[in-house]
Amino acid sequence: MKNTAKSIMLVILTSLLIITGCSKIASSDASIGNKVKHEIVGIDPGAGLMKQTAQALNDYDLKDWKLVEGSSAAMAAALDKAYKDKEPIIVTGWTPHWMFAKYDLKYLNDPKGVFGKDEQIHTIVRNGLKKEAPSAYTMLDRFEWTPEEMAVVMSAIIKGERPEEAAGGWVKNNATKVDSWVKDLPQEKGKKLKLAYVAWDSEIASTNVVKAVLEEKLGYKVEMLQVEAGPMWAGISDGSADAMVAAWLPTTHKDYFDKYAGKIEDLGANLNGTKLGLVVPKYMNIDSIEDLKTK
Ligand code: PBE
Repeated sequence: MKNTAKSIMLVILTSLLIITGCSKIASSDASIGNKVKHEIVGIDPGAGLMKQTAQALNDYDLKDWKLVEGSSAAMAAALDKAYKDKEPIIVTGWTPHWMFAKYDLKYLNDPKGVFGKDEQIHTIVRNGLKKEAPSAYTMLDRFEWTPEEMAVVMSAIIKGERPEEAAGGWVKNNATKVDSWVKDLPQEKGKKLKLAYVAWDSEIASTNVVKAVLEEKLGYKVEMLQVEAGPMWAGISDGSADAMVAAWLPTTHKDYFDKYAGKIEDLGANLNGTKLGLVVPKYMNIDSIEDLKTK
């Protein structure tokens, strides 16, 4: 009898030990890194955000992490799927973007400041545009709007409107603002103009709005050239495109800006109040990029 009691005790003790041991293993297996396979879902390789994220992996000593290249659209699709399944996911994100209205998300704190401070989106034109297309130049120079205004166009697109439709609708509904961009400018008769852009949601919205204004209000015939970030900057500098409204400065596109200094003209900010960084759903128990190492 005594012995049986002893062996029962032993069995209980051993099982307790095994259970504790297992739960230890389980909890380290369930680190955020393991849950997301140490992957950060990135966008197109030319984006400044990708360079900054690579820098962050280095500066926060996240050696076993990978930044996966893709596109703005693929990142959004991955986020949508994970969010629906309440699965953990880490993406490279930026504001203005419709995803913050559609999902409950948060930026991971960046105590080392790798992703920089608030910056602006600038309008950049080719040298010589002022002389050759002065009305377009002036309109582009005046073009300026807010993140809230951009959000209206972005959310119309995400709800299924074609970008041209969404932009056209916004132009119609914001006559006072649009008129201030084209006030006293002459009508052109189908003069051609090329706008370069990258298929980032924010820039799809802005470029389509500028195209709609130049065409509907000033009579230009605008071609939109969808390219990668590098060719977008190169295209303005060699004159194969006339303008773009997609330059994130002074930090995110600093390399491109420095490379083409003197070969392009910076017309200043068209939007204030941007942000970039690593973005996760709010249901994830993590707050800082530093947590990726420890949690
Ligand atoms: N982005 C975010 C641009 C600017 C910031 C994707 C729109 C980029 O990363 O280059």
